[in-house]
Amino acid sequence: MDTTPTEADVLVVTDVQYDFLPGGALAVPDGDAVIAPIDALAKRFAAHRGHILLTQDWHPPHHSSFASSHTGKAPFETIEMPYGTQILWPDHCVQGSRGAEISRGLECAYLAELVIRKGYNKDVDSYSAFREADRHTHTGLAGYLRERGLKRLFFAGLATDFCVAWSALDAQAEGFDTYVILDACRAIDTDGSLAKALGDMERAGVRFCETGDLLA
Ligand code: VGL
Ligand code: ZN
Repeated sequence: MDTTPTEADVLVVTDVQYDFLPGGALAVPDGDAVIAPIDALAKRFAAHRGHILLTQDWHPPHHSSFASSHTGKAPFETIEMPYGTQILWPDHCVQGSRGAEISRGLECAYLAELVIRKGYNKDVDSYSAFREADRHTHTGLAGYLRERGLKRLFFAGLATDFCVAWSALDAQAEGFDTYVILDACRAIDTDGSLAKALGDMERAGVRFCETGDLLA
């Protein structure tokens, strides 16, 4: 891998929002550990005219992925939706709430050229920044990247096994050269989800790297 960022490279900073950070509604263990490496990476990308995008989980109240929207269901149980099995979550990242805000601790947020929101359709979840969980509804991100000639994507943020993995798998399937910066991500890891996500990504041709590889 050529480790110097170029004008065709994008750092995709995934869901660094208060609800996924310590004290948040769906806190990812050790989630705040991603902030320092992401800020360092963003500075390096910006210095080389690379690009920075943010994603933001952005659910309406009573979203169908919330356990509270289903009588008798608790967080981390599953339910069958028309598009497949859905893990149910605590209410999180409700549009306009503080928990949905991008953390102010993330210094590089001002460098973002685009903030892509996802999960705003009430009856469909969307871990991926490219396609919703029904696997049909596109967010427009692939077209945005192609139109701008952006080719190589580096994913960091939360959570490794959900939004990062689903976005990286879709990015690779869309033909982008896709990397996950593992030490700049943290996982929820429910019911073997991390091992599964890493295996799925490896089989799909997503590559793994570390922050240090890109700062060298
Ligand atoms: C996420 C679960 C529910 C994520 C979002 O950002 O990985 N996980 N919504
Ligand atoms: Zn969500």
